[in-house]
Amino acid sequence: MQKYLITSALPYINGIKHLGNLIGSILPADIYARYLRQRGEEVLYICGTDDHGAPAEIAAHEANKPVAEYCAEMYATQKDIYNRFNIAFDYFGKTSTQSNVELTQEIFNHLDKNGFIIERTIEQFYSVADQRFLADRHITGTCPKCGYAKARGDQCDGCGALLDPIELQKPYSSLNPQDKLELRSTKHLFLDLPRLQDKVQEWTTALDNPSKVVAGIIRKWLEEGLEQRCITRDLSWGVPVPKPGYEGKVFYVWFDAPNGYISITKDYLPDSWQEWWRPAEPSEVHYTQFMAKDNVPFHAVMWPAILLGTEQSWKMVDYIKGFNWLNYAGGKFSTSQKRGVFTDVALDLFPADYWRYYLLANVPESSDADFSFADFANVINADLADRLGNFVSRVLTLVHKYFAGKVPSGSIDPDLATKTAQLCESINECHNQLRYREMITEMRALWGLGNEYITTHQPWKLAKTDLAQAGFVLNNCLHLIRTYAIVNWSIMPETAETMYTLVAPTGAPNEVQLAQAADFAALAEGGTVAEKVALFAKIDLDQVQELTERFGGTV
Ligand code: B3M
Ligand code: ZN
Repeated sequence: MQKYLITSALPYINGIKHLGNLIGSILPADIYARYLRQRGEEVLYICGTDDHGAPAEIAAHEANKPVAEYCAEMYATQKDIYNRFNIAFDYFGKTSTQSNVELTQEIFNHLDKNGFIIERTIEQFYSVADQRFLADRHITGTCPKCGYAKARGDQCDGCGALLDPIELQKPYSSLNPQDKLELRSTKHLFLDLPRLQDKVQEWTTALDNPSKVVAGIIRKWLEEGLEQRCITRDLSWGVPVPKPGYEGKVFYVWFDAPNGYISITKDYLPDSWQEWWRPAEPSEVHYTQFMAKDNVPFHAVMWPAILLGTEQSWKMVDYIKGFNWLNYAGGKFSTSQKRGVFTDVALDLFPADYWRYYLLANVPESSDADFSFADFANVINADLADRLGNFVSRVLTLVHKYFAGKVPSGSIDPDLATKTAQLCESINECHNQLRYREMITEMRALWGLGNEYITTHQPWKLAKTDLAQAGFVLNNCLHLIRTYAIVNWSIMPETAETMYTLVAPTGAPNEVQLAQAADFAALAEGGTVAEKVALFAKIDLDQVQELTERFGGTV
């Protein structure tokens, strides 16, 4: 049986992530993992913090803590937040581990032995005051490609181009902008990407990737031609470079971070990690990666080049799901400028399921999307409170009023059953193909079906003239609640579990796969049905106003 390996981009350790980070990788990966587990598949969902590099050093410096201590604390904080969002990782590890050091050094040694590592002397910015070479991240300046004034030395946030700090116009030290910078010579190691281009080209041709976001990025990179890329840095925090003459240097964070997917699996499954990363046949494992678009070049070109260059048989990614940006009130969410809503604060405001649903409904899938509290309230009120919650509470109230809270006898309404099965099948297909916007449309239609059914048949009127017929309608409605719980589970697990137990005395929503969710004979007649509960609370205009002002957005 084929197994499913899932990874979502490893969040940087340098702070609490915002909602855009969550919907741009971890949340959809979790929904996919849940969906597959519900389908009965063997799944491994791996993630963890990306601990190395200058961003970690800078954040630790600002927090006035030794970097290892800062990372340990922030790891616990991030892990707890994902836990509260009900992200069901199989394992959430980190890259600052002995196993990642060993693996990264081993990968490097293979690349070196195979002739893909080049030594070059380069000119690098040196801080006279600090008496040290500055890593790319420590340099800010104007992007030579798009003119963005705050481009980082390694990558431009304006246009996404990967940069070399000496290409920047008007460069200055981000640690201390007044510092005098000098260009001095120093030795570094480069990955010989031009010599790996053919291997990458051949591999990408076989990659099953219809997503426009990802395919476009890969094509652009390969057409422009790969350039030699520096993989060492003058930092103390990172994976040491195992080569004489490079004492005091570490690998560039992007050289060790993706290896983290493998080393984190090793930490979790010391005896069986090879089944996932070194399967006898690549087809034994189907590997899907989730990430935001700025991470695509590293996953679709750079890391494959590294793995292919080792000339060992690593499991390569089969499908890359890339996301656009979720914007905040017309601008960017920004960790450094603390702009937007952050994951810890979000959980203090509303339950995890509200966020999980809203973010998915507003996923930046084929284009960027915008977050606002007004839109959030609209979606929660219209979809969850009015469409879904209201149906459930109406049905439960009527069953208590006319049938003493017991499942009335009834048979399957063939028309309703067929329509429900069709929508479940279509939602199943959307999960399978990672098409989220469409999935939400189908879920709304599925919930709409119940409302339409109850409005058309009016069981409260029927109860007065034909109680058996009212029972028939409500029996079908109770089955729909069960279906909703099963279909909602991967997206809103807590609500789904509550919803399921309202109508079914045994079992759980995740024990039934979507293909079997439309079963209108699942509930025993006479079974007890719970009293109505308020599944969702509406968000009013005052609250929208208050939150908008508090978080500095616009309505
Ligand atoms: N930490 C960037 C990010 O969080 C980076 C991803 C690493 S994936 C191996 O967007
Ligand atoms: Zn730029």
